[in-house]
Amino acid sequence: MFRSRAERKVADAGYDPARLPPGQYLTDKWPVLHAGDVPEYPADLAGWSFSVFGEVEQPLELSWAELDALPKETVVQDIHCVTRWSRFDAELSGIPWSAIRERVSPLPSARFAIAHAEAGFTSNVPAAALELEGALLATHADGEPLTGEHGWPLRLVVPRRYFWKSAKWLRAIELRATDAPGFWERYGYHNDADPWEEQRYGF
Ligand SMILES: Nc1nc2c(c(=O)[nH]1)N[C@H]1C(S)=C(S)[C@@H](COP(=O)(O)O)O[C@H]1N2
Ligand SMILES: [Mo]
Repeated sequence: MFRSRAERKVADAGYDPARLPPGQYLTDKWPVLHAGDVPEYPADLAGWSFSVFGEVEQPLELSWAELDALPKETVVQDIHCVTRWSRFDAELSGIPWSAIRERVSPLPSARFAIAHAEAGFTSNVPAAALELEGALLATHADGEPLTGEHGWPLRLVVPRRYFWKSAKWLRAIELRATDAPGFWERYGYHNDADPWEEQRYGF
């Protein structure tokens, strides 16, 4: 009836066990995972900017005040880490990609998106992944500004993929005609990262 003990625990917690992707277990906590150090920023984010460049008609650079003034959306979604924890009903808020897309007007050649974060971290997804319900430039989680370790002031949230695609401390989105592996992808993580297909590693 249950494929695993982890699924039984999900059912015991009152959730549909089908929500748990294969090989994952449910946690109530929100573990912290990243390479390197949490970046330090001035409290007023002076000098911080978010930009969009590459295959766009109109490159964009926004200060924190300009970005933070855009209308925000809240989306409740499940997050799945490749290290096997899943967290259900994470409430994430921020600016939907559509609000940015409208300003930059991607060219037809813009098929892939690279998230650029602090300290050279990158992650890659098809540009179409940013159009999905739940894709956000997130500023808040569970009603509070992101904490430093979860990506304050801005992180990408890419729905329905392992969470390593969701770059913390996001500074830019590059739209490209060709794909390019990101930081964890170059370490051997799967390019597509679909938890339902268990696309954990690329080999
Ligand atoms: N900038 C940056 N973002 C990153 C990472 C990183 O190393 N650097 N790691 C990714 C990985 S592997 C995971 S699982 C998630 C973890 O996010 P969390 O710490 O908020 O749970 O962040 C992703 N975003
Ligand atoms: Mo991860």
